[in-house]
Order: sequence, then C-alpha cells, then structure tokens
Amino acid sequence: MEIVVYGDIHGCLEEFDELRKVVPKAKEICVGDLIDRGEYAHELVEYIRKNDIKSVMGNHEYKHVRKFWGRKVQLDDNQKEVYNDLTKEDLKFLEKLPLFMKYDNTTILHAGINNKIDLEKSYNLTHILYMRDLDENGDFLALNHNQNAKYWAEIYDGREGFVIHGHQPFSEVTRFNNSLAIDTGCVFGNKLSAVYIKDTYKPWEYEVFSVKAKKEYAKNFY
Ligand SMILES: [Mn+2]
Repeated sequence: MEIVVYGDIHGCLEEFDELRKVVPKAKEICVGDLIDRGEYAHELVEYIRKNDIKSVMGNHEYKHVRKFWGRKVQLDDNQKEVYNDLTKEDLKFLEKLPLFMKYDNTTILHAGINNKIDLEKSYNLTHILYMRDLDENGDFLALNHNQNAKYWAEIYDGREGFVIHGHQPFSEVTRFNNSLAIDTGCVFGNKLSAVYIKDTYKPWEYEVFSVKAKKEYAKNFY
C-alpha cells in the first residue's frame, strides 16, 4: 500500500494544510497528538474528519478522551481551552482512534514499543502512548531519571514491523534501525514533517516532506 504519514500536528492546522499540498496523493495517516499547544483544536479535528484522514491515538488525545469519560485528569490552562473548544462529536471521533495501525511491514503508533510488546496479544496501552526511555532490562521507564536509560528506538529489534512514530521531537526526521521518528517539533517553531511510503512492504524506502513552522507556538523541550 501507498501511504503518507504525518508527524505530531499539535494544532498547527495551517502548516498541515500546506504540507498536504506538497506530499504525493496516498492514504493519509497521522501519528497522533493532533491537538494541544497549537492554535487549532476543533477546526483541526473537523478538518481531519472531513478530509477522511486517519490517525492513531496520541497521549494528548488520550488525555482529553479520559476527561470526556469522566476520569480524573489534570488539564493545564491550554488544555482546558482545547477541551472546551472540542465538540462532543470531536471527542467521539477521538475516543475511537486506534492505538496502532499495521500494513505489511509498516506499523504506525504514537510513542514507542519495546521488544516485549506483542501487539496481537496484550500490552499496556500507556506504554505505546508515552514510551521514551527503557531501563537496562528493556522495560518502560515512566521518567528518564535512570542513568542507564536508553531511547526505545535504539534497542527496538523490529519484531512488530518498521515503526513510524512521533512523540519525541527531533530537529530532523530521524532514522533508527527499525523505526523512523517523524515529529520535527512544528509547534515548537521548527517544522512539520511527513513521510511518503510508496510500498508498505518496504517502509525504509521513504521520502521526507516538510514545511516550516509559521511561529513558535509553545516553548520547546527537545
Ligand atoms: Mn507530541
């Protein structure tokens, strides 16, 4: 299959719209974190729905969805605004976002995976949504306060396919052995990136497209 995968948009609707005009026509999928921090929330979600763009769940959507489900969730001031901007229809759309999408040798998910997760069986959903570092045993670390911590993609052996993911912003689209990090921190003033994959059997033969951020919408913490 032929796909285009977009990195974390975080409300940067103008850049997203621009980027869509320069990528090849193919099935469009987002790595999650569509909202929060940037300027658009409801309009962004509506745009995604109207244009039949697919997305996996990001940790930011998950937060709003849990709020929608009546769970105890701490929203910061920006997230409170975002939550109020979202319609019930938006939230009903967001709650249905899948945790991952798999096509042939290509797996799209938000944050990361380790060598113990079996996507066909059971896994901890928060690991897929929040993963950054792993400890010396290759297990999920909630906080990276471990001196032996390693970024998951440095260790991932490809058992669940070549993973296209966001969550951790890098200044450029960054290739690891069995994965590709495509969040290039648009909302932090860098750029929004997408990868075009002509054949999901060979995702490592990707092509990168980017557009510059119009401004720094939030303070970066790369
Ligand atoms: Mn993000």
